[in-house]
Amino acid sequence: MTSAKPALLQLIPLSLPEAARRLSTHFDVIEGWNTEDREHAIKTRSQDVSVLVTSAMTATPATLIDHFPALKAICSFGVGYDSIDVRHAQQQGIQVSNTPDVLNDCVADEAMGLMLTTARRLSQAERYVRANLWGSSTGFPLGTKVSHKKLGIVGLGRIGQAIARRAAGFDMDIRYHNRRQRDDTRLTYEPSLKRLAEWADFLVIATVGGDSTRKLIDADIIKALGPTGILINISRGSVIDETALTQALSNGELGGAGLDVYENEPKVPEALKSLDNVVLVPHIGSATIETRRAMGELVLDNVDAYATSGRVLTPIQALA
Ligand code: 8YV
Repeated sequence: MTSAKPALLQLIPLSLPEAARRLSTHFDVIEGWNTEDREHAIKTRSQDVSVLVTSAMTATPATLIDHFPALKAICSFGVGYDSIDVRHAQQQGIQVSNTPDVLNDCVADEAMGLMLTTARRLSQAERYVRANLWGSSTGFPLGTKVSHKKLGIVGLGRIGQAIARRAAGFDMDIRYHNRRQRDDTRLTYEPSLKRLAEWADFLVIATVGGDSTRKLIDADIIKALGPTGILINISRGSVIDETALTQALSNGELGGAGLDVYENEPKVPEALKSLDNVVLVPHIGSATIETRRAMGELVLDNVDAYATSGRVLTPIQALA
C-alpha cells in the first residue's frame, strides 16, 4: 500500500537518532541499504520515489537514476560526488546536493596527521615498540623534518585551503596547483603540476575525483617528487596511478606516502602493505563523531529544504 506522502528511498543508513523522524515528516521512507530491499523498492516503488538519499561512497549511476521517473532530488552524504552521475541527473532536472564545508576541518587535520605520521615514521615507530625492539640491537631509522619544508597542494578548494592554513602553522613554504589560479589567496600558484612536484618536499592531493583527474599523479609526477619526497592523498584513489606509486615506493624513486584513499576500496594492494615507507588508513578523513553528525544533519537539512521550498540547501553547481 502506498501512502499519501511522496516516497524517499534511503540507499544508506543515517546513524542519527532523529533521522527517521525527520525524514518521515515529509516522506514515506523506504529503507534500501540492503541489496535485497533496494531491488524490491526498485521493482515495486520506482514510480513513487521523488528523493534519493545516497553517499559519496555509494554508486549512483545513470541506470539507477533512470529507474525513478518521478525523481526530483538526490541528497548525498559526503562532499565528493564522483560516485554519482551528477551530469545525467542535472540533465533530467534532478537537483543533487552534497555536504560541503562541514568536513573541511577533519579532512585537513587528517592530511596533517598523515604528513607527520609518514615523515616521522610514527606508525612504524609504534610497530617497533609493540614488537619489543626498543632497546634491542635493531635501531630505529631517523625520520624527516616537516616544519619549514616545502608543501605543494594539488587542488586548492575548501579542503586544500584548510590544509594550507594548518601548514602555515608549521612554517611551511606553500604553493599550489589548480586548473585555474585563484584570485582570493596569496599562496604562490604553480601552473605546472610537474614543476610543483619537482619543487615540493610534500605533495598533498586534495583535488576532486572522477574522470577529470584520473591518474593525474602518474609515474612522471611521482618521479618528479623524487626519492626524498612524500606524497599524501586524502582525495580519491583514482587520482594516483597506484601501480606506479607502489613501484616507486618499492624501488626508492619516492621517499614515502600517506594514503587515506585507494583505487579499488576497500582493497589495498598487498605490495603496499608490505612497505614501511607508506602509511595506510581506511578512508577516514571525515570519520569523527562530530563531523559525521554534521554531515548527517546537512543531509537531513537538504531533504527538509527540498520538501518545504522545492530547493535543496547545498546543491552541486551545474556541471558543464
Ligand atoms: C565519505 C568522502 O563521504 O565526503 C567524501 O567525499 O569521501 C567521505 O567523507 C564518507 O566515507 C561517507 O561515505
